[in-house]
Amino acid sequence: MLRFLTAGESHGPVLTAIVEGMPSGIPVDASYIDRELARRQSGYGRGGRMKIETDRVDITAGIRHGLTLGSPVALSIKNRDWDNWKDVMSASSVEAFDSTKNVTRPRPGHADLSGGLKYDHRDLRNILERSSARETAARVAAGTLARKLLEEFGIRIYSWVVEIGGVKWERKSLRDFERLFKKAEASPVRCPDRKAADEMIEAIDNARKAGDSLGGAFEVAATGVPPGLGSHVQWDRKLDGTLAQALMSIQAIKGVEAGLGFGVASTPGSKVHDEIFYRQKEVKAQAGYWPANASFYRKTNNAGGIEGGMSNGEPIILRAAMKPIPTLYKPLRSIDIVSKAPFKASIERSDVCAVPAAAVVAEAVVAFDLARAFLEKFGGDSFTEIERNYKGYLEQISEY
Ligand code: EPS
Repeated sequence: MLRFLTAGESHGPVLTAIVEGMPSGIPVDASYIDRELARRQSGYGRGGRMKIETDRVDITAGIRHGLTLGSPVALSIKNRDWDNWKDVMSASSVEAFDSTKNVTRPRPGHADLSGGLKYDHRDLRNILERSSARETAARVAAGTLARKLLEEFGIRIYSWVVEIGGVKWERKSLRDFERLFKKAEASPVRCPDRKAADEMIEAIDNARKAGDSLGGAFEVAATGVPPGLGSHVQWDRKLDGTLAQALMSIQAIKGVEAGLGFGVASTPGSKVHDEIFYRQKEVKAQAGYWPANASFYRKTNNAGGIEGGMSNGEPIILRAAMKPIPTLYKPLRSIDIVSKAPFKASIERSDVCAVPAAAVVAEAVVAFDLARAFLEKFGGDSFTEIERNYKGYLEQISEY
């Protein structure tokens, strides 16, 4: 079973990810992971912290001479900001630690208060350090291993931003994924449309001036996914369910949709369901990847590539909505947990908008869940074994 854990505090020395269940023989090198880490750090609207950090991965287990071994892969990313927090975040007790430095003022929208109550902490730093979205650097590192595995089988993952702070971009059709992705990569807000991107940037600038923050929405797409990942037979094996969980677990995500998503509520069945067509085509089993022009195909993709909890061979299309960052320059009312006095929460440093970064994190978590489902279906201990299983399945489908 493919799984991962992360550990690490936002201002601690290091973030760690351990990935268990990676098969042997997958080519991975640190520079490939670093590229994804850099993508996560970019995006218009980030605050001062990103000027401090330049994330780089250290691979300390599970990979030798550029290939996975089949053993757990251990990845770590240093926090450069640690140098400024050595006392505050020291693992050993610090004699002269000044308890007036305790964080006792929970920020609305953060994990601070619920976490303090749950873990019985009176210094809310013990909660906020781990709930911070800094953790997503470790998730991107883990997800990048999965992405590499999927790439070996022709599966590609994309993302682009479709909304920031009420500025929306309505994409018309979705055919040329590479082209859209390239445009998103070149945009400071990951929006493929120049005009919408400019308006999003303006909205971020205005929010910054007003001491406010902005949320938004992005899309994640996966192509080359064969039919049959996930399963209809049990609730916790449904692919839309596991993907939604993966996306929803990203810090600040409040909504997830597949395909037409909430649009299904207002559209009649005749316009929602994707009709099935057939053409005489050989599935290219020899090539070892799921072809874009399969014999059973759809002209629409409102299902977002998932029916009955299983991939149906069409591209997977997911959307997620991110709430505005709750750490605001504009103060919000809250209560000090010690004095019980009301106060207005204010801060020294924050991002105004992290939607473009969240889209990159979303690619990583979607990659991880798709790789998990892929290995559940075609699993083996080595790349060779998985490739054999996968080719056998493609041949089986071609004879269907
Ligand atoms: C975050 C707050 C900010 C962000 C951070 C997430 O950090 P700090 O409190 O150090 O200013 O910059 O994001 C990252 C460090 C990152 O790598 O994405 C939060 O509270 O979630």
